[in-house]
Amino acid sequence: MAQTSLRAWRAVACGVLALLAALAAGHLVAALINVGASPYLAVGNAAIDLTPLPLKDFAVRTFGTHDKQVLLGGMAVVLLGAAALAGLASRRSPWPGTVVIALFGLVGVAAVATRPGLGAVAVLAPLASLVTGVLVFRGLRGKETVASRRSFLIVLAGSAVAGVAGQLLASTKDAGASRAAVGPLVPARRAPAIPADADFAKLGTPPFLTPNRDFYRVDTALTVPQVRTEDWSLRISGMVDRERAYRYQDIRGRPLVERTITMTCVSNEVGGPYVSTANFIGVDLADLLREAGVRPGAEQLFSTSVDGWTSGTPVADALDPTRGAMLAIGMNGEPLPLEHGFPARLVIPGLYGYVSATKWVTRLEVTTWQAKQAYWLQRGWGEQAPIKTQSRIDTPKGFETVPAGTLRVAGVAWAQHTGIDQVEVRLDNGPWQRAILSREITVDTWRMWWAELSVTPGAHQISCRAKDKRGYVQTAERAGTVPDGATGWHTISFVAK
Ligand SMILES: Nc1nc2c(c(=O)[nH]1)N[C@H]1C(S)=C(S)[C@@H](COP(=O)(O)O)O[C@H]1N2
Ligand SMILES: [Mo]
Repeated sequence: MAQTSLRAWRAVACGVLALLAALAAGHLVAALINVGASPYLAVGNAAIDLTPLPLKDFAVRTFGTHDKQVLLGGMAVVLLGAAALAGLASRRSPWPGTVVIALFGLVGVAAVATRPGLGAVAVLAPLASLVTGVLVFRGLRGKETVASRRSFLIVLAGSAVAGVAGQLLASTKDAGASRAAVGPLVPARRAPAIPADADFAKLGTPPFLTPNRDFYRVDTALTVPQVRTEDWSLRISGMVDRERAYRYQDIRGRPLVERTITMTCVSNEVGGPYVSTANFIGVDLADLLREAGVRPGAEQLFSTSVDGWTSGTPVADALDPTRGAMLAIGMNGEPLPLEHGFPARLVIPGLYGYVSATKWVTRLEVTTWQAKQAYWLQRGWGEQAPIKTQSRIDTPKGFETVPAGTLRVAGVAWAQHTGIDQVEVRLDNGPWQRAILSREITVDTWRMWWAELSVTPGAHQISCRAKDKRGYVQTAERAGTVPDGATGWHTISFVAK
């Protein structure tokens, strides 16, 4: 029998090229339908949704906002490795490689088919990948033939062209132009200007208002959803007297309010960076809900993003006039940045982001806790998640070396919707000493603090703790972020010389 046995590099090339061709074809078809249907991204998104909680928490902690690049890079390595092995497995017969490539294609189909918000046509993209992958592999590695170097190059060039074309096509659906066309958002009621004594930036605290580019970002989206204002709508349904739907201009045309709000992520560890403050511009969420007419018995406001992510907020908090829950369209004087939810998101003071701050929001359903479980609730996080009173030392940094003598310590504290009453600092195991607080802007925003300590040469520790306006003093007891936010004192070690 005239069985061909391939040289190793040729076998590898057959597998890898079939993979590249498959991904490029899928990407091109996805660009025509919905970029989210690109098999590579859909598999990545599915991986994020299926990742067990401790691993996800680890990824956010270790890689921070780069967690997504790490995931995509890791997937690329695994896929290339598997494609090379698929090729090698087919040195004697084309079948093993064909089966592996077809299985990969099926994984892509499954990932897209089960992805919320993509629709049925979206499976055409992974199907294109599957068919292309199998055909190209069989074209390169036939039963008794192996393709020439020339056909390797043709496949490589074809994949590059398809991939780039897909990318170009996808970028024409980019929401950047739509955002640029929004123009200035002028609130009818501006948030009061932030006075100079609201932060101690000169002493080492962050600025009171976080510039948009520095505002922390946490979400499950592998690629930033691209939603143009003309395509956006918000539907309010469920336990309401009348369903309502709003277009972007309906929201934009209303009198806009502006509120200064400090947002915090439940994944923020003690001393962590996931807390930021901005002037949000938008409308009162309670007004929209009242127009729909919330029925008695409603408990949960279940919000859905265009990317399928969901969040559950107590209806009482969304309606509470003292809380000031918003449907926001602007942030620090600009339309929302794409990564922060353009064209519209929810912002609800005092609640961790995962139960309140849906970005790219498109649906609000008034319901009960029994009826629906939001994304993170299904994954082990708490149903109710008010932000816990916390404080953080920003200066000095942990493990810094400082001159002995008088040491200035500075940081931030927050207890949204309650307000910070005092912050204390302690050197080693000495007595607690009161810090000087910056001016309070509202109870929904952070406050900065500073204090002076006298330090002798040697190794030391400083801790801080806040007391809020309900009289609660931050507990020393350390709790992790799961299920409803970390507790404990922020302590840093440093050396004085
Ligand atoms: N669509 C969508 N909205 C989302 C999330 C998400 O994963 N997807 N994450 C939430 C979480 S956990 C937080 S803390 C805030 C963070 O908002 P930011 O990225 O603008 O800081 O957004 C919330 N809204
Ligand atoms: Mo979060």
